[in-house]
Amino acid sequence: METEIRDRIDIKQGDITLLKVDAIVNAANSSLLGGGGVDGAIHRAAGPDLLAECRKIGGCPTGEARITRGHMLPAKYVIHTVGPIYSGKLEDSKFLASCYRNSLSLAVDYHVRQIAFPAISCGVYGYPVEDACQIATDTCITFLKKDKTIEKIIFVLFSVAHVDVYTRVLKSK
Ligand code: AR6
Repeated sequence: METEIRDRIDIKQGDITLLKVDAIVNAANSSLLGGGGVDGAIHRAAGPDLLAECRKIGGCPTGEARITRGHMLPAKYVIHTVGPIYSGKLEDSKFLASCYRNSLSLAVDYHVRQIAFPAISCGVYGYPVEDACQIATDTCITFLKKDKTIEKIIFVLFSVAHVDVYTRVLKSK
Protein backbone atom coordinates (compact mmCIF):
# COMPACT_ATOMS: atom_id res chain seq x y z
CA MET A 1 0.00 0.00 0.00
CA GLU A 2 1.20 3.53 -0.76
CA THR A 3 2.50 5.52 2.24
CA GLU A 4 0.05 8.31 1.45
CA ILE A 5 -2.88 5.93 1.98
CA ARG A 6 -1.33 4.14 5.00
CA ASP A 7 -0.83 7.52 6.72
CA ARG A 8 -4.57 8.18 6.44
CA ILE A 9 -5.49 5.00 8.37
CA ASP A 10 -5.17 4.46 12.14
CA ILE A 11 -5.96 1.58 14.45
CA LYS A 12 -6.98 2.28 18.04
CA GLN A 13 -8.07 0.14 20.94
CA GLY A 14 -10.90 1.36 23.16
CA ASP A 15 -14.35 2.87 23.32
CA ILE A 16 -15.47 4.63 20.13
CA THR A 17 -17.88 6.89 22.05
CA LEU A 18 -14.95 8.78 23.58
CA LEU A 19 -13.48 9.92 20.27
CA LYS A 20 -13.56 13.59 19.38
CA VAL A 21 -13.68 13.18 15.62
CA ASP A 22 -16.01 14.53 12.95
CA ALA A 23 -17.96 11.26 12.74
CA ILE A 24 -18.18 7.90 14.45
CA VAL A 25 -19.93 4.99 12.78
CA ASN A 26 -22.57 3.00 14.60
CA ALA A 27 -23.09 -0.71 13.93
CA ALA A 28 -26.85 -0.37 14.16
CA ASN A 29 -29.81 -2.60 13.32
CA SER A 30 -32.37 -1.78 10.64
CA SER A 31 -34.79 -0.15 13.09
CA LEU A 32 -32.15 2.46 14.07
CA LEU A 33 -33.82 2.46 17.49
CA GLY A 34 -30.84 1.24 19.51
CA GLY A 35 -29.72 -2.12 20.81
CA GLY A 36 -26.75 -3.70 22.56
CA GLY A 37 -23.03 -3.59 21.82
CA VAL A 38 -21.58 -0.46 20.29
CA ASP A 39 -25.10 0.72 19.35
CA GLY A 40 -26.16 0.68 23.01
CA ALA A 41 -22.96 2.44 24.09
CA ILE A 42 -23.43 5.19 21.47
CA HIS A 43 -27.07 5.80 22.44
CA ARG A 44 -26.19 5.90 26.16
CA ALA A 45 -23.40 8.40 25.60
CA ALA A 46 -25.30 10.56 23.08
CA GLY A 47 -28.43 10.84 25.22
CA PRO A 48 -32.16 10.62 24.35
CA ASP A 49 -32.06 13.25 21.60
CA LEU A 50 -30.18 10.77 19.41
CA LEU A 51 -33.04 8.28 19.66
CA ALA A 52 -35.53 11.05 18.86
CA GLU A 53 -33.56 11.96 15.72
CA CYS A 54 -33.27 8.29 14.71
CA ARG A 55 -37.03 7.80 15.07
CA LYS A 56 -37.60 10.49 12.44
CA ILE A 57 -35.39 8.63 9.95
CA GLY A 58 -37.60 5.56 10.07
CA GLY A 59 -35.06 2.77 9.69
CA CYS A 60 -32.23 1.78 7.37
CA PRO A 61 -31.81 -1.31 5.16
CA THR A 62 -28.79 -3.61 5.52
CA GLY A 63 -25.72 -2.21 3.77
CA GLU A 64 -26.97 1.39 3.74
CA ALA A 65 -26.10 4.31 6.03
CA ARG A 66 -27.85 7.30 7.60
CA ILE A 67 -26.42 10.31 9.41
CA THR A 68 -27.45 12.13 12.60
CA ARG A 69 -25.89 14.70 14.89
CA GLY A 70 -23.70 13.41 17.71
CA HIS A 71 -25.74 15.17 20.42
CA MET A 72 -23.89 14.66 23.75
CA LEU A 73 -21.02 12.74 22.14
CA PRO A 74 -17.67 14.41 21.50
CA ALA A 75 -18.12 13.43 17.83
CA LYS A 76 -20.05 15.89 15.64
CA TYR A 77 -21.94 13.20 13.69
CA VAL A 78 -23.00 9.59 14.04
CA ILE A 79 -23.21 7.61 10.81
CA HIS A 80 -25.51 4.65 11.40
CA THR A 81 -24.98 1.65 9.17
CA VAL A 82 -26.54 -1.79 9.29
CA GLY A 83 -24.17 -4.69 8.83
CA PRO A 84 -25.23 -8.14 7.66
CA ILE A 85 -26.06 -10.91 10.11
CA TYR A 86 -23.37 -13.44 9.21
CA SER A 87 -24.74 -16.37 7.20
CA GLY A 88 -21.64 -17.63 5.38
CA LYS A 89 -23.12 -16.64 2.00
CA LEU A 90 -21.33 -14.46 -0.57
CA GLU A 91 -23.87 -11.68 -0.11
CA ASP A 92 -22.55 -11.08 3.44
CA SER A 93 -19.32 -9.64 2.08
CA LYS A 94 -21.18 -7.47 -0.44
CA PHE A 95 -23.38 -5.99 2.29
CA LEU A 96 -20.43 -5.43 4.61
CA ALA A 97 -18.42 -3.66 1.90
CA SER A 98 -21.50 -1.50 1.17
CA CYS A 99 -21.62 -0.46 4.83
CA TYR A 100 -18.09 0.94 4.65
CA ARG A 101 -18.55 2.50 1.19
CA ASN A 102 -21.92 4.11 1.97
CA SER A 103 -20.70 5.42 5.35
CA LEU A 104 -17.68 7.01 3.67
CA SER A 105 -19.78 8.55 0.88
CA LEU A 106 -22.11 10.08 3.44
CA ALA A 107 -19.10 11.35 5.37
CA VAL A 108 -17.78 13.11 2.27
CA ASP A 109 -21.21 14.71 1.65
CA TYR A 110 -21.04 16.18 5.17
CA HIS A 111 -17.42 17.37 4.85
CA VAL A 112 -16.22 14.89 7.46
CA ARG A 113 -12.42 14.79 7.69
CA GLN A 114 -11.92 12.14 10.40
CA ILE A 115 -14.17 9.10 10.69
CA ALA A 116 -13.99 6.21 13.18
CA PHE A 117 -15.36 2.73 12.44
CA PRO A 118 -16.05 -0.09 14.90
CA ALA A 119 -15.77 -3.69 13.68
CA ILE A 120 -19.20 -3.70 12.00
CA SER A 121 -21.03 -7.07 12.29
CA CYS A 122 -18.22 -8.63 14.38
CA GLY A 123 -20.19 -8.78 17.63
CA VAL A 124 -23.83 -9.87 17.91
CA TYR A 125 -24.02 -10.33 14.11
CA GLY A 126 -21.31 -12.99 14.23
CA TYR A 127 -19.04 -12.03 11.31
CA PRO A 128 -15.59 -13.68 11.64
CA VAL A 129 -13.24 -10.79 12.39
CA GLU A 130 -10.47 -11.89 10.02
CA ASP A 131 -12.85 -11.90 7.02
CA ALA A 132 -14.60 -8.71 8.12
CA CYS A 133 -11.25 -6.98 8.54
CA GLN A 134 -10.15 -7.89 4.99
CA ILE A 135 -13.36 -6.37 3.64
CA ALA A 136 -13.16 -3.28 5.87
CA THR A 137 -9.56 -2.50 4.97
CA ASP A 138 -9.90 -3.26 1.22
CA THR A 139 -13.03 -1.12 0.92
CA CYS A 140 -11.52 1.78 2.85
CA ILE A 141 -8.24 1.68 0.90
CA THR A 142 -10.10 1.67 -2.43
CA PHE A 143 -12.20 4.62 -1.26
CA LEU A 144 -9.20 6.64 -0.04
CA LYS A 145 -7.45 6.17 -3.38
CA LYS A 146 -10.30 7.99 -5.14
CA ASP A 147 -11.16 10.50 -2.43
CA LYS A 148 -8.87 13.31 -1.31
CA THR A 149 -11.08 14.85 1.39
CA ILE A 150 -11.07 12.22 4.15
CA GLU A 151 -7.92 12.81 6.17
CA LYS A 152 -8.19 9.93 8.62
CA ILE A 153 -10.05 6.65 8.93
CA ILE A 154 -9.70 5.19 12.42
CA PHE A 155 -10.57 1.57 13.11
CA VAL A 156 -11.56 1.46 16.78
CA LEU A 157 -11.46 -2.02 18.23
CA PHE A 158 -12.79 -3.01 21.60
CA SER A 159 -10.52 -6.01 22.06
CA VAL A 160 -6.75 -6.32 21.90
CA ALA A 161 -7.18 -9.49 19.82
CA HIS A 162 -9.02 -7.49 17.17
CA VAL A 163 -6.28 -4.84 17.18
CA ASP A 164 -3.77 -7.59 16.40
CA VAL A 165 -5.86 -8.84 13.47
CA TYR A 166 -6.29 -5.35 12.00
CA THR A 167 -2.59 -4.54 12.45
CA ARG A 168 -1.49 -7.72 10.70
CA VAL A 169 -4.02 -7.43 7.86
CA LEU A 170 -3.20 -3.78 7.22
CA LYS A 171 0.51 -4.57 7.13
CA SER A 172 -0.12 -7.15 4.42
CA LYS A 173 -1.87 -4.66 2.08
N1 AR6 B 1 -16.43 0.96 21.08
C1 AR6 B 1 -15.87 0.25 20.08
N2 AR6 B 1 -16.24 -1.01 19.75
C2 AR6 B 1 -17.22 -1.58 20.50
C3 AR6 B 1 -17.87 -0.91 21.55
C4 AR6 B 1 -17.44 0.42 21.85
N3 AR6 B 1 -17.98 1.14 22.83
N4 AR6 B 1 -18.81 -1.74 22.09
C5 AR6 B 1 -18.74 -2.90 21.40
N5 AR6 B 1 -17.78 -2.80 20.44
P1 AR6 B 1 -21.82 -5.18 17.97
P2 AR6 B 1 -22.83 -5.98 15.31
C6 AR6 B 1 -17.37 -3.79 19.43
O1 AR6 B 1 -22.43 -6.40 18.57
O2 AR6 B 1 -22.12 -7.27 15.37
C7 AR6 B 1 -26.60 -4.26 18.39
O3 AR6 B 1 -27.51 -4.76 19.33
C8 AR6 B 1 -17.70 -5.25 19.68
O4 AR6 B 1 -16.72 -5.82 20.54
O5 AR6 B 1 -21.95 -3.90 18.66
O6 AR6 B 1 -22.78 -5.19 14.02
C9 AR6 B 1 -27.30 -3.54 17.22
O7 AR6 B 1 -28.47 -2.87 17.64
C10 AR6 B 1 -17.63 -5.83 18.27
O8 AR6 B 1 -16.30 -6.17 17.92
O9 AR6 B 1 -22.41 -4.93 16.45
C11 AR6 B 1 -27.61 -4.66 16.29
O10 AR6 B 1 -28.80 -5.32 16.65
C12 AR6 B 1 -18.08 -4.67 17.39
O11 AR6 B 1 -18.07 -3.51 18.23
C13 AR6 B 1 -26.43 -5.61 16.49
O12 AR6 B 1 -25.93 -5.35 17.78
C14 AR6 B 1 -19.46 -4.82 16.81
O13 AR6 B 1 -20.29 -5.54 17.72
C15 AR6 B 1 -25.33 -5.32 15.52
O14 AR6 B 1 -24.34 -6.29 15.65
